[in-house]
Amino acid sequence: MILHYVDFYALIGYNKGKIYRRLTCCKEEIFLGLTLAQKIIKAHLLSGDMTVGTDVGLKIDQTLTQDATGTMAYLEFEAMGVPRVKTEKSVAYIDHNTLQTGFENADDHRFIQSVAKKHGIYFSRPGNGICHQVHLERFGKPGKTLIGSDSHTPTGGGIGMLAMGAGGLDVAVAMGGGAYYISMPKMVRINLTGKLRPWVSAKDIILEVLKIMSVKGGVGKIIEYGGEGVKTLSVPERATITNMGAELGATTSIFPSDEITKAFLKAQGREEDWSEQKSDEDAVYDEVIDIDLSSLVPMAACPHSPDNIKSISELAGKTVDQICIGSCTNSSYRDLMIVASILKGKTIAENVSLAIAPGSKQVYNMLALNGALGDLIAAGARILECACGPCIGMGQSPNSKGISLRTFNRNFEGRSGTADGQIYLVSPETAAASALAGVFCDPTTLGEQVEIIMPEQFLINDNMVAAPAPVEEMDSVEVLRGPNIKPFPTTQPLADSIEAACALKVGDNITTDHIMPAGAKILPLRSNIPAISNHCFTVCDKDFPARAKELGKSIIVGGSNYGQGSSREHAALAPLYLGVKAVLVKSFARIHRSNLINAGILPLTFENEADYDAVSQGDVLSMPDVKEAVKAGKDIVITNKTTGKQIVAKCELTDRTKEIILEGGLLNYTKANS
Ligand code: MIC
Ligand code: SF4
Repeated sequence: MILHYVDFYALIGYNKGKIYRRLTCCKEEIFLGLTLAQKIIKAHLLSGDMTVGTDVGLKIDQTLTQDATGTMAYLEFEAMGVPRVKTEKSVAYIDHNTLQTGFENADDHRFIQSVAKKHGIYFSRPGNGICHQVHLERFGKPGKTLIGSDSHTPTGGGIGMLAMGAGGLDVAVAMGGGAYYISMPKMVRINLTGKLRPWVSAKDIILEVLKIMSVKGGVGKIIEYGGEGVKTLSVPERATITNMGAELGATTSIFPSDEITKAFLKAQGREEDWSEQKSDEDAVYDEVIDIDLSSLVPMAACPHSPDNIKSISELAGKTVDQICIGSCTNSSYRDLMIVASILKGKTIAENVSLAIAPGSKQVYNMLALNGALGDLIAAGARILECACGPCIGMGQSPNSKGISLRTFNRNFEGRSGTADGQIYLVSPETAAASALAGVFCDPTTLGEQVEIIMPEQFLINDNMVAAPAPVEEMDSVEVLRGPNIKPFPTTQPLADSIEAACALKVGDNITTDHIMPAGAKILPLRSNIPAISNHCFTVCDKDFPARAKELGKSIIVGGSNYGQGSSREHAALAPLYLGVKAVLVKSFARIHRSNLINAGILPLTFENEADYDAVSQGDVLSMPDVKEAVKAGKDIVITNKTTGKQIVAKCELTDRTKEIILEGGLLNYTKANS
């Protein structure tokens, strides 16, 4: 026995479309086995008692950053004054801002390279690949904790790591040896039985999970995969599933580390990094979902949400304009080999543009050596560098109203760089079959599937990972700063009272791509908050930045699942710079809420969701004595001065997050407490 629960405990399950509940005990103390995630949390627990919904502070073994969030994270790390990272391994990747149409991105790369060298961080050079793919191949270790300044860090769950996406400031704190705090999640078990049919892919498994749970169904939960079906999935397939668990809003997703994991790590020359990781036999989950793999069919997430699922057979015959294969979800050796096997000896349809970005130099190099790259090129693929590329709008934007099938994980409106682009998320199998057909094509119609055997030995060459300077040399490393790199914006302690206009009112499921759009034009401004803030919310309302600046201080009102998607703290820092003091919504996505708190912006939720209708854009909202209410943990009473109506808002903070808000953000709090 390991955990200790009192009160009653309910199991809620989903089986063949039906939800069932089962009471496991009543008003009695019972002792339960631990889930795998609970075991890793327990082994890394620095504070808290693992009661669901309360803060737990975790020791973090590894961190990763990428370049679009990395510059800010390292500026924050520098501001903390810690000379050398205190983690077991920290790696800085260059994979997002790789299109260099001006000096900005290249300057950021040099800054990150030099700051990494100085402070004990490994540096994965541009061209080495997408952070999550490379980290899985070369650095991840089962049973360890990893946080990354990128929401798809849960990819590491594919080898049994507790890997979570976080804001840059949280990663900076973890690099400095500080704890990473999460609200203790509920545990969901996804029980896999059976085996995928030929041409049905791991991508179809996660699309099925998204269909069942929706983009907000995972908030406050960790998703653990188990059951006999797990043994039929290779590590890259598992990683596709944990990667896209980010789209559920889950804290993370995790697979056990077993013999298959061991074989993968051995083939990476890292057998010694393997350890078995599994849940206890009698672990109890808050929710259980059963999926029979043999019942799945190829699917697509239709515009503009990853949970808008249809089967490919429903879409078959619809013309497509573009196919993009790659991203941290589906760019492994296994994925691209299956694509090459489909395209070999054929030519893509005349109406289709096919772009392929291998996930890592390892994958790219292996395809080059075994001839598969030649098959892709001969079929007409446009080979892109190993990077995020089209996934983040760094090139390859589709034509107007273009239908683009992508093996990626997000299809939010406008993210591709074409405002009316129609993005469908599909498996590599569906993408390749459709590239040949020029229309949506169900890959199960392709005939016999070629079996892709996982290599016994991957091509190992870490020559594009630069080691940090040895301790005795670190002081002499000069940090190179380009002119576009501006300091972290200053934050203020919480004011006694707030009176400000609602500068913007938005609806449900607002993504960070709405709040702080990305793409080739805006991403180079990631290290310059004053400049990037001019693009804040322009997807929803192009006048927002000017209006917010004119107002001086303001409040944003939104619906449910506000801030879903990426971990970019710019979606909090730009509003902060524009004077946003509070965000009042029906509910928040996890990472964005933390980023708001870290930036010192008050995260408020309507006590009564119907009050959403009681605020209009332009209304003046008054919160007298807000500081006292926050201190006392009381509800915040807001008077809408324009209508006279009173609204009650919740500000659910733990002792620690309360202090952070009162101090005016995590950086101030960390300085004050160190
Ligand atoms: C994304 O996929 O949205 C990104 C770009 O990788 C982001 C990080 C960022 O905005 O820099 C994420 O997933 O966190
Ligand atoms: Fe890069 Fe796309 Fe993955 Fe984000 S989701 S890390 S942009 S490949």
